[in-house]
Amino acid sequence: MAHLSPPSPAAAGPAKRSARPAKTPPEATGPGHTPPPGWHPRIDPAPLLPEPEPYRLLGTPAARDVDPALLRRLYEELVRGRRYNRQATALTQQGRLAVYPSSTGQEACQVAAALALRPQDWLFPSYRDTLAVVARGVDPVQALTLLRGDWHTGYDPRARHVAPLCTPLATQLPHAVGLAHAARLAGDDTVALALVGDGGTSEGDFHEALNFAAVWHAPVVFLIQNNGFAISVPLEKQTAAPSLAHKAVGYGMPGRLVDGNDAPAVHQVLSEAIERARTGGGPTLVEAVTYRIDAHTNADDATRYRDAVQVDQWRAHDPIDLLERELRDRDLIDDAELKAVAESAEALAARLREEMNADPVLDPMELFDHVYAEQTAQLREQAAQLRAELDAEEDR
Ligand SMILES: Cc1ncc(C[n+]2csc(CCOP(=O)(O)OP(=O)(O)O)c2C)c(N)n1
Ligand SMILES: [Mg+2]
Repeated sequence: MAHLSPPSPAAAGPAKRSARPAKTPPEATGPGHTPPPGWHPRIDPAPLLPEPEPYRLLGTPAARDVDPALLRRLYEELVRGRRYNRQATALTQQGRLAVYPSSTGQEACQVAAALALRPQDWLFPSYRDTLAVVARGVDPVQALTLLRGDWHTGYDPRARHVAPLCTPLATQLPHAVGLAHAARLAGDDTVALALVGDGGTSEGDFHEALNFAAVWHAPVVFLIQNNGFAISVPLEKQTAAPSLAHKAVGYGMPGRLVDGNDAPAVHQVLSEAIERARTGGGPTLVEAVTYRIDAHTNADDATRYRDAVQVDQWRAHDPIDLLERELRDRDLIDDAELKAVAESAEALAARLREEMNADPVLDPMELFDHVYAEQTAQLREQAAQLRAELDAEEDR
């Protein structure tokens, strides 16, 4: 499938909207041959179709229209994000985290998603989206504690309007639609942005979320990070659709296709979709074509299902390199600024090491909190048993 290769240079340039004319039905020949009264297609599918190739900005003349301060901000977050992924993966090897799903290679999607939102908006991430959560302002240590087995989300979802990192695939999507629909009913201008992987698009929740979003005209944007794989399952076994963005047409919402390694392009496409949602235009489905450079998690061996040539092709289309080239070629960043960015990333990694290597003080009795509003007799019995065991241990 074309999606498994980095976008071709021919795809560069401003978004080209497909303008395929709707097919004209053949002339009816008599009274018995008129079309059924109520079942005409209500919308011409052409305006809903994605661009034929992923939209790109970096390396094109249109990149000059992007605010240089935004380019620098994106760059800093990408570099910090990659360092964060590396440090979190190291913490799994040291036994400090049970698991970490790295997003190295996908940082542009993560960072652009966070920066395209306003404070009143909500982000609905999946388990791979820690960098988006951190770029939105959640404490970098709190964003990790769930993965060492602490209870609940690790951070307060309401503080930064970031829903919990969601492990059951695509279940965050109907939640996002519900929040967006509620905001619309309440008359405020909140937009929800929900992230999902290519594999997640095969879940029933994906269908239900997109259908409700379109029917309700909910202010929600769906971002698919198509990294080519659902663990070991490649995209061609996941779908026969021409692109994942094409799925939008069937629901009656626009689909957009973007180079997921081009941070300003993802930022622009998401900003347009978010603005459209905010101003009453309804939902949009965005597919970002990208690649997961690391294994699925630290528990996976990716060499068993993909070859090194493919990984190298994507390394040559690296989101940090692409943006750094733009910044350097146009003298938008100097060596001192590059050094400051690298130092900020190192300071972030040092903080993760320091705080995640300290043993957390946890009360095992918290296990029973928040299971039910009123505890069952069985839970009360188990809690008493654990209390007795803990007391006995203390006495030893
Ligand atoms: C409902 C559900 N089914 C199965 C799984 C197991 N699972 C975890 S990750 C994953 C692959 C998901 O792939 P994709 O949506 O492409 O996201 P990526 O990991 O590539 O970011 C699967 C099947 C799960 N977490 N939830
Ligand atoms: Mg995937």
